Amino acid sequence: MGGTMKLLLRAARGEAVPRPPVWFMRQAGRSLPEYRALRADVGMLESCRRPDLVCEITLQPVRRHKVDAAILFSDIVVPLRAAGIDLDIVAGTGPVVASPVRTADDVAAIRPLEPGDVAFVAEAIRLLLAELGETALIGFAGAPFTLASYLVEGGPSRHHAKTKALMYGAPDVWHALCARLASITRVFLEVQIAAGVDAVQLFDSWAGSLSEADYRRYVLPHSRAVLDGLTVPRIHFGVGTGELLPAMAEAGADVVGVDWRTPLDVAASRVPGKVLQGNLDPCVLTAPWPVVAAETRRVVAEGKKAPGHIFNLGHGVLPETDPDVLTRLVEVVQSS
Ligand code: 1CP
Repeated sequence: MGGTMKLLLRAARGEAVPRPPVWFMRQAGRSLPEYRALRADVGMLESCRRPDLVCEITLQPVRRHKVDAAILFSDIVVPLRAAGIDLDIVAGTGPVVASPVRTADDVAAIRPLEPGDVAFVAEAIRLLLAELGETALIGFAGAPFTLASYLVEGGPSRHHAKTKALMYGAPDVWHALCARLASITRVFLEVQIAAGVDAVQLFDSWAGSLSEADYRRYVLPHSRAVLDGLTVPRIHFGVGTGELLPAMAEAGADVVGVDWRTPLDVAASRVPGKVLQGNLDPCVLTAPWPVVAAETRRVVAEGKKAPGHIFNLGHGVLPETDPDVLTRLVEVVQSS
């Protein structure tokens, strides 16, 4: 196939493809025994800083499942840590921030990210490109709202109540925080693009907690500042964002990520002209195989209503997922 453009890129550009490309959010890590073995003695953030480990962990699901794209092994808080924010990823919990960001002074203390702060990411990407061949490499970052939710709450939260309290109660502080996060995220994505990733995904995982009006007022301008003018295809994803799909597309997206709540044919009518990514419910993978196969074929069929479709789950692979089911699912999509 030498010389032809990678399948994922062709689909992302809305070109005609013989079948949808397939990859999975959170395909690296948690569900794979070979990942757990590698990580046994290495902390999550430390593993993200070691190019050899990043390369190996990123390749594990590619070897095993033969997916059409790799996603860089990293985390959305990696650039924040690299910019000097005191935080850690705690096993079983997720990101935990030492001093939550609540005031104008807290915001002013967040410094910009210099490309050299994440040189280890660029190095990992160079190692990966030498191994990946026709498999696309997707870089990623967290969007300002989702990053802000961790910084303001101090860790994972269900309702993002403190985040919204800042947003509604001190909009100047909120916008200053999101502007700084947008700048860090922009630099982080530009480093990945300069190093050679084929596409990027912006995870605004928790944006679905907002109304469309609030998303447009408090979030969209900042996500647009991240995405505007990037030179590779941009995938823009959130969970529970059925009502936000047009606004997220406006913020910037060549490909709109859709969770399982909105069927792809419905999503296609909400964002006409956009390529879609998604959207099998990750929980379906725990069902008997005939159910998995039927649901996969339904998603493939509904995806045909969009100008292009990249097959994925509606959110990340659950840790308890049987990896063999993922491998078989890839075979179903690739023979569709
Ligand atoms: O020790 C471990 O293995 C910790 C588990 C883990 C892993 C494997 C975390 C902690 N992060 C990661 C890697 C990771 N994180 C990847 C690369 C792997 C892949 O996709 O194949 C990616 C893309 C992320 C992105 C990420 N981190 C998001 C956006 C995606 C999403 O799921 O919506 C979010 C919200 C995070 C925060 C985070 N990091 C880790 C956890 C457990 C969480 C979620 C915490 C919460 O519920 O708020």
